[in-house]
Amino acid sequence: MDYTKEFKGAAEAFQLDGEVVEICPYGEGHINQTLLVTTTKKRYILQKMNTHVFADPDSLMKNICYVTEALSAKGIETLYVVPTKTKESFLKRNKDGKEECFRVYDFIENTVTFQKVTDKEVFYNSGKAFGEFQNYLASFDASLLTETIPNFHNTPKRYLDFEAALKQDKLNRAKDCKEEIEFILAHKDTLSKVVDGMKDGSIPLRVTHNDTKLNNILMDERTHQARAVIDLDTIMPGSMLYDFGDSIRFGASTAAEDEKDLSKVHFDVELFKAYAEGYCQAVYKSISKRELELLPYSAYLLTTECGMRFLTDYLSGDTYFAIKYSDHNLIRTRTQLKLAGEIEKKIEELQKIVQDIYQKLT
Ligand code: ADP
Ligand code: GN1
Ligand code: MG
Repeated sequence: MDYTKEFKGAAEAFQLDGEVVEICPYGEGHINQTLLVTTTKKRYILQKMNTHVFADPDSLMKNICYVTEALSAKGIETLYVVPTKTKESFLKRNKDGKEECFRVYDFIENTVTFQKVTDKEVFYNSGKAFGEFQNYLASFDASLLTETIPNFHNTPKRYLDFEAALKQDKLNRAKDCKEEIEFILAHKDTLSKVVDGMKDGSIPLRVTHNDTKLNNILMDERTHQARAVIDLDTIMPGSMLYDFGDSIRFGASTAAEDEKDLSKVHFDVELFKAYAEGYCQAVYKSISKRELELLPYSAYLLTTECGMRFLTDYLSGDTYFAIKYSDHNLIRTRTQLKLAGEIEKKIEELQKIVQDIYQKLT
């Protein structure tokens, strides 16, 4: 595809500095279509927003504008939403009878995103940055925010979605993933600790990021210190356990999320420890006893949840996550379930690690 030709019209609807020279695909996100726009003066990120996943783009962009404006008012580096020529925060256009939505951010230069942890320090830095981000959000008025995806991390609800997809088995794929299905069915009763705690008030409702994987943070390309937390689409009320667990799911693995050779995929306790040190360093003053206790469980929970979501999408015909080949979602499912099984066996060891970290800080 000639991306420059395809997306030039959309890019030119925004208040860009300079003339558009080139547009090409960028990054490894699974949800939005992300493009790098180079003009004669600078670089931008253009995103075709995924309106199948985010059904209310107006509210979504309002959330992002509120959060980014609040962060920059505090002097914290964040995404800058470039307005359209008609001063809107995003572009809605009609193409071939279909509505398409686009937004533009300044490209944050001299940064990198990692698709895998390369050393403990990178992961420690990201833990500290996501913890600090949690602290900034603590003072944010939650009533301003629209829930962009209701029940996003409601794991028991995700389980029901999985069951429904399995029952339907639209593409007759269940026969190819019997072991994975068995794993999820056998773990059905382990999935409700966080939603139960939020219901009975033992886990506080906070404003959270909800999608804290390592490639949603930009690190300084030289020092590998965190520069900016990005992918703010899912900022909404939630639990800090979602943020912690999701980071561990992605980052404390010895292999990529879509590694095909499962013998390479392991849960790395040392990486867990590095992230927990960074995260707790930032949040130890505000974390509750129950949250601290459940940090290791949250890693198990979010990893199982994500595996279940990949499998649900595989069974439903790959309509949610972007895929590069036909069984990509099944490959992803397998890595997640392998990790979840390993974390489950190590919960007590991880609890001790977390308690030791906390005691040293207090
Ligand atoms: P998705 O929701 O599909 O994951 P993201 O918003 O996370 O999309 O963007 C995908 C990738 O694009 C990120 O992982 C990052 O590498 C890159 N990226 C996004 N926004 C910026 C930005 N403002 N500056 C530099 N890189 C960015
Ligand atoms: C998606 O948008 P991205 O690629 O950063 C997904 C997350 C999953 C993740 C799995 C809005 O994250 O919830 O954990 O893929 N985002 C959404 O890699 O569903
Ligand atoms: Mg992303």
